[in-house]
Amino acid sequence: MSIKENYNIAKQQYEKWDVDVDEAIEKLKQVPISIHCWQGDDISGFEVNKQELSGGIDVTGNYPGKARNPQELRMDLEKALSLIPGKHRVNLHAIYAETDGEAVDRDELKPKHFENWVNWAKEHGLGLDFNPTLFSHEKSDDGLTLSHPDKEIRDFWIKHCIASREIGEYFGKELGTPSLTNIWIPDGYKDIPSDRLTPRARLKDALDEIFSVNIDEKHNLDALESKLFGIGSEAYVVGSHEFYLNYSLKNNKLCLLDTGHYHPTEVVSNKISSMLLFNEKLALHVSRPVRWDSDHVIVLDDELREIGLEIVRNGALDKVMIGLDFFDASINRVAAWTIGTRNMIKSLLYALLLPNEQLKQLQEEGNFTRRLALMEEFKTYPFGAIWDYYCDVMNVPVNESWLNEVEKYEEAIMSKRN
Ligand code: RNT
Ligand code: ZN
Repeated sequence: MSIKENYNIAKQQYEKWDVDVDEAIEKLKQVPISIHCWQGDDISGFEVNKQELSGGIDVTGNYPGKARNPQELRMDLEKALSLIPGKHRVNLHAIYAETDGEAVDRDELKPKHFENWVNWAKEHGLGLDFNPTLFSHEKSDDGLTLSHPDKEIRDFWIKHCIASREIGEYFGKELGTPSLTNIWIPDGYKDIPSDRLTPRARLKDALDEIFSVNIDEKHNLDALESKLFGIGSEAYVVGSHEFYLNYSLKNNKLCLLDTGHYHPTEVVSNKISSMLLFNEKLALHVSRPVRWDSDHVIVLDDELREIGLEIVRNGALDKVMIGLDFFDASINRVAAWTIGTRNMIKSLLYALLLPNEQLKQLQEEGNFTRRLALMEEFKTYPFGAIWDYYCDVMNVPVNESWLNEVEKYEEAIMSKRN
């Protein structure tokens, strides 16, 4: 049977529940996912004085073929994008600047250092997002940046964040879609602090200074990402969830929730509705925590589906800015992007194909038997046939056939890089 025939049969089953499958597909086409460039080279970047990865994050594995320069990274991204249905965005970090062999420190970065990225994004119809890099640098070696007791160090990072917002603004202006510029800092302590307040007060002042520079929100949106702990900051993280939740609400900034940054039984899916009631927009880093690591490639697990559901049934496809954040160096990196991003899109499609209004109604009526029964039955509805059709109409490989493309690419291109 053809993809289309399978689709039509599947569609009929969903239509019994008044699910408009074609409309679901149209909606899905409009949702951009911000794909993080750093999966492609293990967060190495292209700085002239490149430093080892720090900041309490770690990439494990040494799968051959990682991108060594901007050309290779863009080429790999193009490959992944050709296997992912839809129009998306690429998320850059400051360390991916191109400075033409000249050592430019982070506080001196300018939009011109990202010109190649912008031209490339234009060529491929992509939006760009941005992140200042407050790690892998000698001024972050003791684990503190914006909350550092030394004013000189704080000022350096404040300057870097302001420069980053200007780069974000440049992206937005050039590409006609606002850049989300997200600040994440590693600041924290390995062991029990004797003072939790002072570093947080310094972070607050530093952020106030960063945001005192007026940047047009038409072109750049500011986000703040919290964390619970990192390697070497097990006991205390300055930029905690409560810190940024309060800061962003008070200062009209976006809160960015990374799904790997909470207690093991605490889930981001359960936070989305509350966030949306008090914020116009919300940003996500979708990731997968495993034990101590917060950054495994996302799989289509219960929590990913639940995130998709919360975005869809709360009518928030244009309010939640979905970004990805995982890094695995033990598998082919183009495959890692492809697996993770396809899964993110699948979770949204899955959610769009549920009779959400009827399920809500059942809950209102107190009919929890039917609510549970239907939610479970829909898990084995022919979702795969709709997904395959979606990939087909979007001109990307259907089911696991994308893997052949990656394997060919690996053999022809990636394997020759070492
Ligand atoms: C780290 C944060 C942060 C980084 C990227 C590279 O725990 O999740 O988002 O992963 O900035
Ligand atoms: Zn993150």
